[in-house]
Amino acid sequence: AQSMLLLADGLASGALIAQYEQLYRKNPELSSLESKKSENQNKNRYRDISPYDVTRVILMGCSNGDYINANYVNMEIPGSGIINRYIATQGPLSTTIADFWQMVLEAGSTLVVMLTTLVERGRAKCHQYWPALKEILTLRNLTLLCTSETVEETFVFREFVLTDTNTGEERDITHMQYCAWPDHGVPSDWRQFTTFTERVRAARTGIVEPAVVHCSAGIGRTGVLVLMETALCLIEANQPVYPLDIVRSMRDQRAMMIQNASQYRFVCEAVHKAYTEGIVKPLPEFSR
Ligand code: PTR
Ligand code: PTR
Repeated sequence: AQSMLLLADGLASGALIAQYEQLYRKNPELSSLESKKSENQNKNRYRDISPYDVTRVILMGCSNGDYINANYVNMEIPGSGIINRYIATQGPLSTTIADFWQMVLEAGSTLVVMLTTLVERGRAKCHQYWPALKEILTLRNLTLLCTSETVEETFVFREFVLTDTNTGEERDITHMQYCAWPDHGVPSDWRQFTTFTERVRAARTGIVEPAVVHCSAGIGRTGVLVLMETALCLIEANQPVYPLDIVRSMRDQRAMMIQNASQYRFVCEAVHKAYTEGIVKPLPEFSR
């Protein structure tokens, strides 16, 4: 409750944004050398968005090399025993679709969260990396079948079966897409975004494997979702919410998470409203 007052004060005074603007975008002590290697350069959607070497996802069984533009991001919720695990990554390119699904397979992930549309203002933001309903996409040693697709107002939910044709292993994958959020911008409605975040949390309940989260570059919108989910979990665990510390922790794992001050303000306001309107509150086992 104390930290929510601080949050409200910081939003009102502008101090919150001033502190955000001071924060480094990349941790200067962490290298991103792998992304610059000649064989990897064309696997990056954007020249200026590179994964740190230390937290990058290393592909094990990929004939195309071990590199993908993705980082492990782990967010601990003190006092609750919860660690929310993510892989934050760019929207796949046409040439990296098989790498993307290989990553999902190797990470044991069952949840993929997509925060972009394929095209925005006439520009390609992400290649369509899944098949149409009832169709199968075949990639190297993998196949992907789309078994269901549910379109809601601003979300689309899909179910896939991912099969490793080398081993016969099959995995059900849930795909959750948020469709009303242009890059560099903020979602059209904080309630819808909060609802979407709650749906993501529900989908990952009981799952320790990382949720794969991407937008176009895998930094701006992806960072906003990770901050929102972390804050909601902290409130439920009756822990203080210090958004700047959360951003720092995210940026030590993937550079540039949360693209700009308007996204930061948006998510801080959404957290505050979700709390003051009682949409999220401390769980009985954590409240005194
Ligand atoms: N990968 C190249 C780069 O990083 O510059 C080319 C590239 C640039 C690819 C931009 C896609 C880009 O996306 P947009 O058209 O959305 O800027
Ligand atoms: N060079 C691109 C740019 O600054 O426009 C990189 C970029 C693209 C950065 C999209 C962030 C972007 O947003 P998001 O991470 O939400 O897809």
